[in-house]
Amino acid sequence: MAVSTSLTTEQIRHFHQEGYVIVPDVFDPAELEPLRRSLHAAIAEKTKELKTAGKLENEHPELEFDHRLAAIYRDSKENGGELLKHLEGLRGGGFHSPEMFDLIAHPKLISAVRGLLHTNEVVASSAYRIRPKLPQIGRGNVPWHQDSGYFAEHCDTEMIITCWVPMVDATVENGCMQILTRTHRGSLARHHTGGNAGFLVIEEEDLPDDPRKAITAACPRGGVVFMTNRTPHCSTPNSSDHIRWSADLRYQSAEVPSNRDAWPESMDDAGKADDAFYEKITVACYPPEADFLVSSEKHPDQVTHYTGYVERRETYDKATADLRGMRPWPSVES
Ligand SMILES: O=C(O)CCC(=O)C(=O)O
Repeated sequence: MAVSTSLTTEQIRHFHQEGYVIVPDVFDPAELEPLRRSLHAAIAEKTKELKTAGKLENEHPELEFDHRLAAIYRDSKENGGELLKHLEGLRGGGFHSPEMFDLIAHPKLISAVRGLLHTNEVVASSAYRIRPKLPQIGRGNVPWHQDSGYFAEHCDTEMIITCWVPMVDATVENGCMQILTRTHRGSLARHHTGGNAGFLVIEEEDLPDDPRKAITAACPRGGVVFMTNRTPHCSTPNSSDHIRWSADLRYQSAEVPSNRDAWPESMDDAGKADDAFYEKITVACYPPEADFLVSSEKHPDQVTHYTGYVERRETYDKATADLRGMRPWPSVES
């Protein structure tokens, strides 16, 4: 079956050879505006809540999307931290809105992903993250890792694509990513738990190459950095005066193990589902968060739309609240 993609043969070759490709013009930057606005609205709503609860004095309504959260954090780490948690949200992919779903299922993004996966049958994951990296604050600095370090071991040799979508121009100054190229075909490096801000980390001696050889993955707004799940990457401090907003999204072929067909037959009030559900989700590369079909020529009727996506995310969020890390990495202290 012919795969329809917007990428050139050279871009696809580069991705598979180098472990990444930066495509600077996947979107018209204006196409990211709805998501920026919906995130800004979420900040406004949450600050209002905090103000009503008497926790926050200044909502900084005069500040734009790229500055407001940083000013709230500067006033109070506690309020800023609460907002960051709300937007990053580790469970169920955190923040969601129709605009978020529109990005995940955006025809231009899916078209590129189809070319990299060589298939029209594409599954997206709820394990996506929104990252507002605040200026001069270390919390958003992500240490060296491969995304597979977070996934189940049986998927180490599968292809899962991360699409890193900056919502502002991502530069060295505001803390874009660094990538170690041509190292994604080797085995998974040893990771440790307990890196900066609780992230997994590959210690320097465990990296597959000298980190000084890493490339800087600067990317304009409208562009996307595509990486494999075994591409080592990290991100550096934001020394600019504005927030480096980005979203990272994950996709795989429908043939790669997923939990898209798993659904609880029953669930009690505490969110404990039936045993068959937990058995079924263990085949997935990241069992705790719901996968869903976003592109299909074979089964267009099974493609998930916004309401189905929200329902799947929320159900998984409840039923898998006790599931934690996929593998027993040692801790940095050990
Ligand atoms: O956005 C960042 O700073 C890091 C992103 C990342 O590590 C990822 O998408 O896996």
